Amino acid sequence: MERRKFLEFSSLGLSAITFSSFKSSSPIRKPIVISTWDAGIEANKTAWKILSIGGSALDAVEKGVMVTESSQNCCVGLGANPDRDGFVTLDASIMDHQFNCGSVAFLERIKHPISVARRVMEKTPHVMLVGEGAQQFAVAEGFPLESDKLSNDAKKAYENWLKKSEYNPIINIERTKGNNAFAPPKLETGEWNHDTIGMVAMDANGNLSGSCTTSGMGFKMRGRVGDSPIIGAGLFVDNEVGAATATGQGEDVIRICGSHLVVEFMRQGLNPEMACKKAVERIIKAKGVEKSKQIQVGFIAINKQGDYGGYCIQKGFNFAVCYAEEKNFLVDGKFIL
Ligand code: SD4
Repeated sequence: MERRKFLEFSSLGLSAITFSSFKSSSPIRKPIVISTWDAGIEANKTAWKILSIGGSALDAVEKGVMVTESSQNCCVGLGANPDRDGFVTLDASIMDHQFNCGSVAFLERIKHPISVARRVMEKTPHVMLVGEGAQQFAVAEGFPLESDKLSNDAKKAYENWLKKSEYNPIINIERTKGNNAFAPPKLETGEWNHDTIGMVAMDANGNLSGSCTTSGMGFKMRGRVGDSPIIGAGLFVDNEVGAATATGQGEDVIRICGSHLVVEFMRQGLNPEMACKKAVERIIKAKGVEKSKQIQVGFIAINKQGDYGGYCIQKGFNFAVCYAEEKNFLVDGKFIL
């Protein structure tokens, strides 16, 4: 209710009763954290530990995705597939509730790119550091320089890829386990991998933050950078409106400034799911239906009410939602094609 009207009611002695009856029927759902893909369940658990005791959304989204960066069962972090020259190169970004943001791209041999991104945000006057310079900064900040040896899974996948060495970078489209021509299977288990986690959260104070971290596309060209470290593409937070993050074919997310677009759609009044849908439609419109069938892009978003939603190009994308210890569950993303 507007302040002026509230004062009018107050002067009539009606403030307490009348004001509460004018309050929105759905209370704000907070804290809340959501993240891309099924690896998000584990990441959300750690984020929730922070949010549930009154911690900040910023700490939650950093510590949450660090779980995935450390995981051996996921293509995020140093265990991931390398580029076509055999090196793992990582991208990450983070953004808080005051438009502060930091990112790193083409970063090698550092286990937690998300934490380096946070240091870029907090300790430099810059937003983005890349490659050798990002690594130098990380080492100067005390991050250990890890070995450049590939994980066992990545080594096998790379050796397999080298047999043909076809340059046809492909994004994971987890359509149905076992019959996806596009995604490289994890060799030993036959399961599909996700090479990105994006996470957005609102803390008990109602502040929003987001993070996104990835190994990018397996067997990509050396130096290729996707959407994940690009503020506005892979991640965007506006504390007055909402927060969004993306996964999938980064080039197409960059083309439409995807996460920023989702937030702008929410600003226009769309709920998170519809805002994500409109952004996916924008990609399909730009790319055409046939070419869009060859790729996957998924967006997820939350707004200031704690509403959440996601949408993707085609079936197979899911995201993890958590707003209580016993409420941490996967949601299948609705799809267009
Ligand atoms: C990229 N968006 O580098 C990332 C990849 C991704 O699931 O999300 N994979 O383009």
